[in-house]
Amino acid sequence: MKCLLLIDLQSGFCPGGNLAVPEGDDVIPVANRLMAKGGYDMIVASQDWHPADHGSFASSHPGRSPFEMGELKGKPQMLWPDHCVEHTDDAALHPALDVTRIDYIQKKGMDREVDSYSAFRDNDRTAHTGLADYLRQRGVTQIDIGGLATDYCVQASAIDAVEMLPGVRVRFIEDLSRGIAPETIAAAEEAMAAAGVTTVTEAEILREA
Ligand code: VGL
Ligand code: ZN
Repeated sequence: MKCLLLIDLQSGFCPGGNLAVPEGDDVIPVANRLMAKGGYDMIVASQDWHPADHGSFASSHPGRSPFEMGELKGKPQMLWPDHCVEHTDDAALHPALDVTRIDYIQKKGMDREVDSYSAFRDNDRTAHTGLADYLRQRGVTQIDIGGLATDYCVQASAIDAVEMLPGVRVRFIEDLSRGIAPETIAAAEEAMAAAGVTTVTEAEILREA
């Protein structure tokens, strides 16, 4: 059972969005091709979905600015611009994404007290989203992951997939992903590799399919 896991392919992370990832929208056609021709048995998308007063927003911390380190519940937290606020256009899946092929959408980031980069659990690793159980119940053997942003939500989701679904092969789809900054992208690729995540490209997947 091969699963394609698309991370946060939302307007908010694409050019014009509130937390735009450089070239973020370049991955939308890649996602559409992989959904159509990648040979997957199941397609899951995650969606960052925050209350308007989320604690990861710099606007929730008087005097603080986006992209500064702050604190949330006593732990270091990157402070973000307001983004992906529930039910807004910024939180919507990208309009060019072929959503008809998605089997299941996993929302995350609803608890204002803790951020959730991973599609599987909160950053403090206590509250699970239910996605690991969902995939385990369906007998998943392989998860190919890509999306936005490589250095935050893709990295966290790929490493959690390895940790929470033992025995499942986890691959990072390089050209289905874009990140926020070069240094953190390089660190994320190293961390994923160290966790046992292999790297693959769209062309390789289409050839296997
Ligand atoms: C993300 C920062 C804050 C992501 C989400 O999707 O990578 N990054 N919220
Ligand atoms: Zn977020």
